[in-house]
Amino acid sequence: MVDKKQFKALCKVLAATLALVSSAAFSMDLNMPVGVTPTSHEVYDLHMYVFWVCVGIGVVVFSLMIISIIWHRKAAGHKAAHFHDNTALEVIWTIVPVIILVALAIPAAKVLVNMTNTSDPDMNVMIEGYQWKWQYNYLQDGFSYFSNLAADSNAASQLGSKINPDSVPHYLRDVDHPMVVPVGKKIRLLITSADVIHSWYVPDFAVKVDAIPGFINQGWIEIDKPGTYRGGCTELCGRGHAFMPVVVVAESPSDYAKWVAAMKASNGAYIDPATMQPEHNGSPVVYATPLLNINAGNSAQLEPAAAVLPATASKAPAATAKPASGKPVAAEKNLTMASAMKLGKQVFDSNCAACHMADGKGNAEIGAPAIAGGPIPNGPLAAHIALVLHGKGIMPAWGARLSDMQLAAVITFERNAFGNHQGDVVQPTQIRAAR
Ligand code: HEC
Ligand SMILES: [Cu+2]
Repeated sequence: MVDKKQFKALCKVLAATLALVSSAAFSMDLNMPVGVTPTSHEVYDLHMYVFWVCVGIGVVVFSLMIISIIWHRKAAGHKAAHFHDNTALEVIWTIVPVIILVALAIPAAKVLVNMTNTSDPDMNVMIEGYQWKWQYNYLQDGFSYFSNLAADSNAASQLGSKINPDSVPHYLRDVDHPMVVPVGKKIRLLITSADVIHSWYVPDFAVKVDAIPGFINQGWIEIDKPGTYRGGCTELCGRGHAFMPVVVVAESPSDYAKWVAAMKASNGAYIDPATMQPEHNGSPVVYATPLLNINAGNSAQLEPAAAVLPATASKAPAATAKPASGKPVAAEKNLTMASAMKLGKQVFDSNCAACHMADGKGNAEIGAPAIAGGPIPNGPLAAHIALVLHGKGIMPAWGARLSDMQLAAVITFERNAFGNHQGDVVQPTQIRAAR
């Protein structure tokens, strides 16, 4: 028999356990993140509400069980009641759960409706999943770029790299070119895929939207705090699934406007928003990957990207070539060896190095041949262009993914880097002709 003293001791143990569990849940980040968007706040509040309803039900059920087991045992002389068809009891145990379920369903439905309400956005960003990277298309501003796994994570993740992943900051959670957005603006996300099903997920936004080829799914965010938010692909999409993180940098609207202006003026290069903060003296650092225009392959759209090239390129005579469409091309620039090699290295590092490796030695593991001394980069130009445009086996077809300018540059780069010395400079017009 449990006496009063024992009962008190039991209560103390229970209280201590509860306190421990709840403090662990709330202080050790075991609970879900509160997040930084209206959706994430609503989801968090709903989660806590449902949690406390469950706690209430748990307390009632377990109290009854404990009381019955301890004080109403058969061994303590108690006899079970024998009755049938207690209408009052049956009505109560039907109505009470119904009330609880309705009380859960109404707020849950509200959150779902708000979550999918993408109307009246201040801006739109189209997000496209690729094996294995993300592409961010700033529809209103007419630029877009790829966001690849950061180079240090990529290097450490290679088989036998001997780099300790713990030494890499944000290992597998960092990218070369984060998505940049303003805080306090409703941003509609249009999410799709270029190949297999991916899923774009940032826990702090409470946004997880499947990226499905041929469909455009929607989500929205309105971030309330500047910061860097990390997530990743959450739909198993193949070998590189774990290697396509999502990083979003949220900035004040004025900083964001500066970044957009810098991106537009950079004519194709990525501007790292971190380098535009005052401590960098306002001199934007131009980063690796050149931008891919939204209509990849639509050469008329792509020509302005030519201005990305350094001053040497702009000295070259502005060609007045006309694309097949007959539309005049605004000042198309020819590539010089120097400008092609510079742009080509950027394109290579962010698109090709994942398989062919940064040193051009290839990766036998996945059957990607060496570019250094390879037969195609050191053979006839037409075959080289055709292979890069159309792909082969697991070598992707780059024709739809890179612009004429980027393809001309990367092919020139492959023919003249890593010890290759073909000496030819491929021009965007040659790529266009070969498409
Ligand atoms: C997903 C991995 C992958 C990526 C990314 C990739 N390649 Fe490849 N590449 C391959 C594979 C595999 C082959 C061998 C194809 C075959 O012959 O079956 C190849 C072959 C080549 C060859 C022929 C080499 C030779 O001499 O045989 C060239 C040139 C080439 N790729 C250029 C590129 C360029 C340019 C890019 C970036 C724009 C790129 N590759 C990105 C996997 C890749
Ligand atoms: Cu994916």
